[in-house]
Amino acid sequence: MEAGLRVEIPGIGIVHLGLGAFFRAHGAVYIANAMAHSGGDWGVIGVSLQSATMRDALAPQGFAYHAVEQGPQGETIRRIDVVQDILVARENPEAVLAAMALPTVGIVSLTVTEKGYCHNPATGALNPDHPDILHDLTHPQPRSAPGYLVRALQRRKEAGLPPFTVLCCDNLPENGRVVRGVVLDLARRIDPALADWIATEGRFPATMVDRIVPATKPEDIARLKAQGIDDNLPVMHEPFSQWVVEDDFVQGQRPDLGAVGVQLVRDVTPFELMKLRMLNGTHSSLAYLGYLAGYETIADTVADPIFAAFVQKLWRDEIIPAITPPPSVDLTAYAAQLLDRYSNPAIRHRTWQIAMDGSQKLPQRILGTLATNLAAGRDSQGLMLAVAGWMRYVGGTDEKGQPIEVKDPLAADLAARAVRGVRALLDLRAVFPADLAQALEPGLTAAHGRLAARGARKAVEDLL
Ligand code: CS2
Repeated sequence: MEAGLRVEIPGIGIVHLGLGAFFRAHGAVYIANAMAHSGGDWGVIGVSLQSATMRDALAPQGFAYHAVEQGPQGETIRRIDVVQDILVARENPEAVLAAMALPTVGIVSLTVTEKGYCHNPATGALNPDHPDILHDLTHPQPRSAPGYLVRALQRRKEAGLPPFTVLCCDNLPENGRVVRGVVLDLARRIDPALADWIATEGRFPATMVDRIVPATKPEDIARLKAQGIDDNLPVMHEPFSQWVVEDDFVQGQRPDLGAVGVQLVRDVTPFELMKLRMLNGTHSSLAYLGYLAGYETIADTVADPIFAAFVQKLWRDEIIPAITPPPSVDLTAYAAQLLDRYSNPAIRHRTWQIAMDGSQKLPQRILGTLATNLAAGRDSQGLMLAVAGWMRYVGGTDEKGQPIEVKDPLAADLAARAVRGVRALLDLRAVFPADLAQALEPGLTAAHGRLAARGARKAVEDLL
């Protein structure tokens, strides 16, 4: 067996691809709770696809870490020890595939961010021209998350093992269906019989995940140290947490999630739409416009009464009317709770962090609502202004003339298009379908002009 994989450790039931702060503060906590409550061998092997940072930080502490709940009234600290090992895929792809092919592994969960699925954000389909996908088609040692899923499932099929359940925990609409589509498409290009086997035997439950987890800052580590807790990489999170999971696992095998507050449902779609459009949609709106207005965090942004009124207007007039609530959920109460969560001063969630990867986020967060509203003849001035804010942001210069560090897989293309203006950005088919682009153009051109002339804060105020 390859170095880096401790196969002898009993109790490995889950391999998690893309082990970052979010999963450590969300899924891992539920799994720890489920094992404490009902037992089960659901230890986790975490995988970092690229960087060795997480492994190097957590290995000296046996992969355990502290999850710090930050409420307005103070912190509660808890040690989480479900992670048994961390592998770095770029260093040792073989170890990762071997872990995913372990007979005890029943679930491969993922938080690889929107761009990690190598799909077209506007359509949800695999992008067959993605360089990592082109690589993975011809190399048994993959680079992409879909490549790892397909090659590991291939090994399991060859070994006569059942497939694992693929549990997508990223903020994508119908995330189970998207990852299933991407995996089947890639598998079919490699071996049609493999694709057929995955299609019949595999399971890809959809999930809605929610917890606000800002990136850990050096001062967080120092604050814990001052309290006698030595942790190279703790995670900070808000008190709120929600996980809605479609109860469809291979051979019914999963931790006892229902016992620890996970909502196991037949149809996650209404929960996903609510969360992506009400939370993530306004998060992105506040991130672009708040950043341009000079605010560092979401809490700082909504502490400005103009932005607080703006986000409430988005919910009331533009987003809530465009969605069907999940069973027995009151969307107005949900919106009020979101504003409380955003206002939590202990959570320093940077607008810059949320602004990242906008090309991958806009379709499911904002553009779907805009399309619904256009079809219904409903006004969407606020969300238009948010998209115009993104267009200004990816131009790479803030309102004081300072450079913005734009992080996005399409950053160079976006910057070039931003120079040419609104139309050039709307022509980006990976983000805007042709008919939507056409319908949005007049409104977006006007909003973009107002942002340039008035600045973000005044342009927001003008709308109220
Ligand atoms: C945020 C999300 O960074 C972002 O884009 O909108 O990470 C958000 O905090 C989570 O989805 C909350 O569940």
